[in-house]
Amino acid sequence: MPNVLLFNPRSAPSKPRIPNSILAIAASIEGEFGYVIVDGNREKDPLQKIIDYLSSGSFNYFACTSMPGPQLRQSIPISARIRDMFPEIVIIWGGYFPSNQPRVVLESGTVDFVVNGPGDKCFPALLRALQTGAPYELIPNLVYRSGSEIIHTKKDAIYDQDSLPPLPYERLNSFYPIRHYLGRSYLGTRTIAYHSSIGCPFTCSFCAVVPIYEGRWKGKSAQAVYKDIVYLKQRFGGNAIEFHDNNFFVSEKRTVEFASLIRKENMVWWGEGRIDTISRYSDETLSLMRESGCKMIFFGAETGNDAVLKRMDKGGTQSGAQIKSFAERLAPFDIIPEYSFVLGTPADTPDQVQKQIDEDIAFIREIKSINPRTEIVIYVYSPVPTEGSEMYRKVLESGFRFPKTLNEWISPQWDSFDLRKNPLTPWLTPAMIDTIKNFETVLNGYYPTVSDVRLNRWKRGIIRSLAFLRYKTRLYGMPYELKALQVLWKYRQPEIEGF
Ligand code: B12
Repeated sequence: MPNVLLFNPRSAPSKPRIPNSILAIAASIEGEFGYVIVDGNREKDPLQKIIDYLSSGSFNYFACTSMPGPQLRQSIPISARIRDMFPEIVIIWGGYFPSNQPRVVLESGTVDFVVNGPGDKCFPALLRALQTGAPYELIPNLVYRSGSEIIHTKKDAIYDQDSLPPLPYERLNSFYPIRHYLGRSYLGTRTIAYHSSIGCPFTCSFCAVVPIYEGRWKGKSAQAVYKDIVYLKQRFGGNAIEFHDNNFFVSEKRTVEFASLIRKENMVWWGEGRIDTISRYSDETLSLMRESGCKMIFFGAETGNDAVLKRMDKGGTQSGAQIKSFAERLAPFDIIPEYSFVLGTPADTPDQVQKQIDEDIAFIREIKSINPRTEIVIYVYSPVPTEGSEMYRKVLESGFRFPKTLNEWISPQWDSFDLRKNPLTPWLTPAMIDTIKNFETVLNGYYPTVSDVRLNRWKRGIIRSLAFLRYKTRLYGMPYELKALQVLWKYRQPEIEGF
C-alpha cells in the first residue's frame, strides 16, 4: 500500500484544535492508502519528524494543508526542503491558501498539485491516477501545471456531507492523544472543534470562501453531528463545542433539531452565522438555542453603511438598521452577539476612506450602547481574489498586487498582511490604520472581551478604569498605557487567534 504523509503546519500552538482539514483528507483515503499524520502544532521539530518518516523510503506522497498566515511559515520551507531532499516524492497541497493562490504555489516548482476546495473525492482519485499511471487531467477540483500554463479542472458539485466517510478520530488519537486537542476556552475546559457544514450560500466580495464554494452550502444532518459530538464527549471528555463552519445557521430546521438533541448533554456551544438569517429565526428557536447551550454567536456585521454593504456584495437583507435591532433582540435571550467589522475598505478618494472609518467607529459605539455585551472584533480589510466583484476591481485599480513568489508570502510584510493586521493596501494611509488600531485598543480596554479566560475581575477593573476617560472623550490617540497592559497580560485577540 503506498504511503502518504499528511501534514498540518503549525497555526496556533498555544491553542491546538482537532485538525479537521487533515482529518477529512485522511478519511478520504482510509483503507485504500496507508498514511501517517504530522501536526506542526504538536511537534517541536516537525521537519525532523517528516525527514525521519520519508527517509524510511516507504512514502510516495507528501500532502499538506495550508491557510494563509502562520501555517505558511512551515508549509513553504518544509515542502521546499522535501523537494530538495526527496525529489521523487509527489507534493500535493490543499486548503484555503493554495485554492485561492494556486498559480504562485505551482510556479514555485515546490508543489506538484493543488486540490482546489473539497478534497474528499479529488484527493483519492488523484492518488489512484498517480499510482496506476492513469490520466489525472479530468479529475474535478484539481489544479496543475502544464508547461507554463496553470490548468484548473472543472469544479465538482458539493458533496452530501452525510455520505462522506467518518473522520478517523481513533487513528488521529494513535498519533496525538485527542484529549490534548480539547483545549480550554471561554466555552469550556475541553473544547471540541467541529466542522458541520461546508461553503456558504452568500458571495461577499471580501470573503475567501466565495472563490472556492461559489455560493454553495451543504451541512451534515443534525443527527450525524450529534452522534460525533456525543462520541467526542464520551470517549475524550469534550465539554464544549466550537463550530468552525463558515455558516452554521443556514437552516433553522437543522439548528432546531441539533439544539433539541444537544440540550440534554449540558455542553456550551458557539458558531458563526448571518445576522439576516438568524433575524428570521423565531423567538422559540432562539430560546431553545440558549437553553441547549448556545452562549455566543459570531456574526459578520462588517459595517453599518448600507452602500458599503452593497459594495461588499453582502447579499441577503442585512442593513445597518438590522445590525442594531438584532443586537437588541438577542440581549433578553442571553446570547452574546460577537460582531466582526471590516474597516478600511477601498473607496474613490482618501477622504471617503477616512470618512467611512470614522463612521464605522461611531457605529460600533452605537452598537455598544444598544447592547454593551456585544463583542466587537475589528479587521482591517485585506483583499481576496474575488474575481469579477466591484470591490476587487477597486483593489486592483489602486495598484495592489498579491506576492509574485511563494517565498514572498512569508516575508515579514506579507506575513502580517495575512493576519489582517498591517495590510499592504495602497488606499490606506498609516494614519488611517493608526485610527483603527488605536480605537480598537481603547475599545478593548473599556470593554475587555469575555472570551479572554486569563483576564480576571481585578485586571478587568484596572484596564477598564484606565480606558474610561479615553472612551468617553473619544481621545483614542497613542493609547500606550492600555497597549502595555494588553501586552503584559497577553490580551486575547480573536482576530488573530481565531475565535
Ligand atoms: C480552524 C480554523 C483555524 C484554526 C487553525 C486550526 C488548525 N488547522 O490547526 C485557527 C483558529 C488557528 C485559525 C487561524 C487563522 N485563520 Co483560520 N480557519 C479555520 C476554519 C474556521 C476551519 C478550518 C477547518 O478545519 N475546516 C474544515 C475542513 C474539513 O475544511 P477545509 O479546511 O476547507 O478542508 C477541505 C478542503 O479545503 C480540502 N483540503 C484542506 N486541506 C487539504 C490538504 C490536502 C493535502 C488536500 C488534498 C485537500 C485539503 O479538503 C478538505 C475536505 O474537503 C476556516 C474556515 C472554514 N470553515 O473552513 C478558517 C480560515 C481557513 N482561516 C482563515 C484565516 C484568515 C485565518 C487567520 C490567518 C486569521 C483569522 N482571522 O482567523 C488565522 C491565522 C492565525 C494563526 N495563528 O494561524 C480564513 C482563510 C482566508 C483566506 N484568505 O484564505 C478562513 C477561510 C476563515 C475565513 N472565512 O476567513 N484558523
